[in-house]
Amino acid sequence: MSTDDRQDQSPYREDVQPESTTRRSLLKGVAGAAGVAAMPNFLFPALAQGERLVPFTDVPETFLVNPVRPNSTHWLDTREIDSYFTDNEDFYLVQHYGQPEVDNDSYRLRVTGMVDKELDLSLDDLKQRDVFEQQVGFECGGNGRRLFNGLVGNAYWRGVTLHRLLEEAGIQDGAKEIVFFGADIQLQEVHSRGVEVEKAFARSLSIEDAMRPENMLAYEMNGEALPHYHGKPVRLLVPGHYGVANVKWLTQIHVQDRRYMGRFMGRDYVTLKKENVGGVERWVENSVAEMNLKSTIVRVVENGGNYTIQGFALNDGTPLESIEVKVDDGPWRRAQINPRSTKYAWKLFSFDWADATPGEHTIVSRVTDINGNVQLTEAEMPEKPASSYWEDFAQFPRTITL
Ligand SMILES: Nc1nc2c(c(=O)[nH]1)N[C@H]1C(S)=C(S)[C@@H](COP(=O)(O)O)O[C@H]1N2
Ligand SMILES: [Mo]
Repeated sequence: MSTDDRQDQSPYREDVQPESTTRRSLLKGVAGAAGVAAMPNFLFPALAQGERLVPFTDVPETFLVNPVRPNSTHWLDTREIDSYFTDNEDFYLVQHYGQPEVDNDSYRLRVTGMVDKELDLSLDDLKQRDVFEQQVGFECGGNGRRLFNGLVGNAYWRGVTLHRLLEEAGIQDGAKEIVFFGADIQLQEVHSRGVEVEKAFARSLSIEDAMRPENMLAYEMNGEALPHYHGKPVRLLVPGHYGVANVKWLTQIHVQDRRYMGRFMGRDYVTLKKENVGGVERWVENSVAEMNLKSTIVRVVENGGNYTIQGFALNDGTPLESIEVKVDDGPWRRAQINPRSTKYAWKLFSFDWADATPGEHTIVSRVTDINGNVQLTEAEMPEKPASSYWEDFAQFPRTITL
C-alpha cells in the first residue's frame, strides 16, 4: 500500500479535484469549495452542507485547544482534522527550551567530529544539493488520550538527505553515534545535585540509524520555507520515529565515538517496559525512538442519518495489513485506508457505520501490520501503568451518543 514518496510529484493532490493536474495554484481556490463534494469521505474534507460532527461524550466541555502562542505547546483538536496535510499553522508544537530566533542569512550548519572533512554550510549551500522530498507524519512521544491525541501532524517536506551529507563529510572508523544539536539552549540541572549548566536541545542516532536513506534535513514544509516554530531554517526528520527525534533549529551534527547521554536521550523521553530479558522479567528503560503501531478514532460525521467513523494510524513505516473498527461488543470490521498514504505519512481511515443505531455506543479502532503485530488494548499491556506517560499506543475506546 505504500508507494515511494519520491514518485509523488503532486503532494497536494489530496486537496484538489482528482482530474486536476494543476497543483498549488489551485489549492487555495478549490480546497474549500467545489472539489470537496466529489471526494471520498476518507479524505477528511471540511464538513459539507448537511454534515455535522457527532460530539463524543468522552471529551469534556472544558477541553480546550491551546492556541499557537510563542514558546507554548499547541495541539490539534483532532475532531477538526479536515485535511490530509496539516496546515503549518495547525501542526502541533512542542519545544522544551523555547523557540530561538535563527537568522536565515547568517545560518550555518556544521558537521563536526569524527569525519574526514568537517562541513560548514549556509542555507544556500544546503539548497544547492539534490532535493529530497517526502510525506512524513509524526506524533510527540508524549501524545495520548488526555489530549485526544492532538500532538500530531502530517506534512510534505523538502530538503536534503542526511546520509548524502554524512557521506560527503566521511564518517571515520570507530564512530558510534551522531548527535544533532538545536540552537535552543537552556540552563539545566543535570545530575539533580543543584548544579546547572547551559545545554542545547539535542538527540542522537547510532551511525546505522542515521544512515537510513529516508532521514532528511528539511527546509520546506508544505511548500513553504520551514516556519520559525517548526525549526527554521532547517530541522532533522527521522521518519517513523516519535517527534522528539526531529531536532528543530538544527545547527550542528557531531560524530563521536561514544553514546550521547543528554537529557532527551538518557533521562527524559525514556520509556519503561517490562520485558523478558533472557528468561528474567525485568523493567527495561529505552529512549523513545520508533513509533509504536497505533490507531485512534478522531471523529464521527453524520450526514442525513449516515454515520462515518474516521481516524488515523501511525507506526514505524511497516506496511499495514488492516485498520478495523469495533462498535460495542460487535465484531472487528475493516475500515478503508486512504490509498494515497505513503510509507511514513499518517494513514487516515474511514468506516461506513451503516448499521448505526440510536443510543450510547463505545467505538474503538485497532491497526495490524503485515508482520502480524496488532494494536492491543490497555488491559493487554499489564506493564502500561508504570510507563503510561510516554508512548500511549493502546487501543483508545471512545464513547458517543447517537
Ligand atoms: N531544537 C529542538 N527540537 C525539537 C524539540 C525541542 O524542544 N527543541 N522538541 C522535540 C519534540 S519533543 C517534538 S514532539 C517535536 C515537535 O515538532 P513540531 O513542534 O514541529 O511539531 O520537535 C522535537 N524537536
Ligand atoms: Mo515530543
